[in-house]
Formats: sequence, C-alpha cells, structure tokens
Amino acid sequence: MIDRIEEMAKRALAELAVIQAENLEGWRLKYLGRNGELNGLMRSIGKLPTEDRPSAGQAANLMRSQLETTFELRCAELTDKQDQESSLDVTMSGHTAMLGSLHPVTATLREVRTIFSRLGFRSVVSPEVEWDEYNFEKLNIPQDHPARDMWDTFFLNSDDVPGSMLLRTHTSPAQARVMEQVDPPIRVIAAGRCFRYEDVDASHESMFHQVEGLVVDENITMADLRGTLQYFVRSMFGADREVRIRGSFFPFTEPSCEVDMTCLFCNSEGCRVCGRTGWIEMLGAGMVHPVVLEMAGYDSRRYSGFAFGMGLDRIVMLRHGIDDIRHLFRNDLRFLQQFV
Ligand code: FA5
Repeated sequence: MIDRIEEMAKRALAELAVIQAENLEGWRLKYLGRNGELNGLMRSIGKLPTEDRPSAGQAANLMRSQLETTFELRCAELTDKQDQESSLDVTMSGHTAMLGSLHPVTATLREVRTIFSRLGFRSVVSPEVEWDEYNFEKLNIPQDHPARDMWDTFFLNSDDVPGSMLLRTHTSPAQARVMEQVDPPIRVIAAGRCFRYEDVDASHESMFHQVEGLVVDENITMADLRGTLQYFVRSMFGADREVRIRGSFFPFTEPSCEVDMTCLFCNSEGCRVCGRTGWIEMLGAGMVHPVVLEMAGYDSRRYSGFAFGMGLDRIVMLRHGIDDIRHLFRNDLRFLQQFV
C-alpha cells in the first residue's frame, strides 16, 4: 500500500510541476477531491491487515499534506505569473486619460495674437506687479490726477517708498516700458491680467484681462487706428461688423476715443445686450499723447502713434454668449467643459 501511495504521489507531483493554470482545478479533483485517487487509496487502507493499517494511514496523511502544500505553492506561482503577464499585455484596452483643454480666455487670446501678427504686431510681456511710475506717472497721470480714482487698485509696500508698487490697473504701462527700450517704428501688443478695486458685477471683475496695442512711427494717424481696429473686429467677429469711433478721454492719448462695433446679438436692431443702442463697446483708444512720447525720449514733432486697450474677457463673453464675467474665473468644471 505504501508503494502505491508513493507511486501516486510521485505521478501527482510530476504533473503539478508542468501544469497550466487552467488545469489546476482538474488536478485537485483528480488527486485530492472527495472521489480522488488519494481518498480511494485511503478507503482501501481499511481492508489491510490490522497491523499494516497505522503505517499506511500515516504515509497517506503525510502525502495529503505534501500534495496540498505543493498545490497551494503552485497556484500562487501561476497566479503571480499571470499578473505579470497581464500587466504587460499590450493588447489590453488602456485607461482613458483625462485631457485638459485651453481656458476660453487663453484660446481667445491666441486668436487675438494671430490676427494682430498678420498686421505685423509683435507680442511683448509687461509686469503684472508694477511701479506707480509706469502705471500712472509715465502715462501722464500724476499723483493728484482725478483719473486715478477710476483706476484704484491694490497697493504693495516696497522697501523704498511705501505704496509705490501696485497691481497694474491696465496694460498701458507696457506702452511706457516698450518706448523706453526701443526706438520707432513700434508695432506691439501686450496682453495679460489687470487688477482693480472694483464693484464686482456681471461685467466687472477685480481681476480681468486686457490687450494693449501700440504703434509709433512717422505719419501715424487716426486713419491707421481705425483701419487696424476694423480689421481686428471683422477678423474676430465677421466681415459684416461695423466699427464706430466716439470721442472720450484718457490722460495718455489725445485725441482719445471709445471704439464700438455693431451688436452681434441683434444686428444693430437694439437688444438687452447692447442696451438697445445697436452698438457694443469694445475698447478705449487714441493717439499717443505728445507728453507721453516726450517722456519716453521721442521727438513728438517727428513721431506720432496710436494705442488701444481692450477688455479680453468681454470679447470672450461676446464670442461665446456668456452673460456673466464671473463664470470665467470660478473654475467650475461644468462651465469650463463646454469649451473642450
Ligand atoms: C483703460 O484701461 C485704458 N488703459 C485703455 C486705453 C489704452 C486707452 C490705450 C487709450 C489707449 P478702461 O478703463 O476703459 O481703459 O478699460 C478698457 C477696457 O477694459 C474696457 O473697455 C473693458 O472692456 C475692460 N475692463 C475695464 N474694467 C474692467 C473690469 N473691472 N472687468 C472686466 N473688464 C474690464
């Protein structure tokens, strides 16, 4: 009997050594199952002479525990192998990566840059944290000028003069910075964040974006300003848009103007968006003030120029029919995913 048990165990272990994962359960039933070979042998121990039964029973129990242990080890080995192989399975479908997308303000800014680059405008950057000198003084807005009230902002304490550093209220300081670095001809745009102490509502934020434009050369006139902005408006909003120029005031341009375009929503019929006027305000602009040219070291009898500053967020709102500027900066994915 002991020989038969040993022969059976040898065969079982040899099969187990080369078995594939899908055959493990079959092997277990064949050798260790209720009706398996080992139980068959154990049942026949009862028919042995009494004196042979203990040694045969002992041998059978020893074999059962050896077969069970080896079976468990083999199961673990094959499962590990399967895991490793499956992690390298290049045919398995992967996890879908969450793709980000451009914020509507960034996407629109890229388009604005492309349109102006076609007219030969270079894009420059200018600091968001600015000196009072560039945000105001060099733009013909001295300390006590009432226009400062319109552009109140967040002041920072600098080491030298407390309050002389601030978060810029517009992108116009870029004008002074560019003019102090290069000689005409100049044709640049500068875009970025601006900050104001603001009564926030659907069209006013305390942080918003502007795009500044500056052209300085000999013989630049209002006609160049109008032609440039008309080209921009029609490229951005369609060839049928008209542009209107209204007189206005900015301390750093003379003459100054506001530029409107025909309302997109009602085709100039008059609606809620355009306040029933048929026109939508786009930006502030004007001819660079001779005082500003002189402060930059230019001869204002030789050079003239125009500048404009438009609210980028308002352009985004017009393009996408967004009725509240605050949606743009709340980082609500339900809003942002509409622009993917
Ligand atoms: C200016 O900031 C001037 N620097 C523009 C300029 C540049 C004039 C060059 C002449 C020459 P104003 O404060 O009007 O102007 O702002 C220009 C545009 O910025 C506005 O038409 C509007 O579209 C946008 N804007 C102003 N304040 C806010 C605000 N709180 N939230 C969102 N957009 C704003």
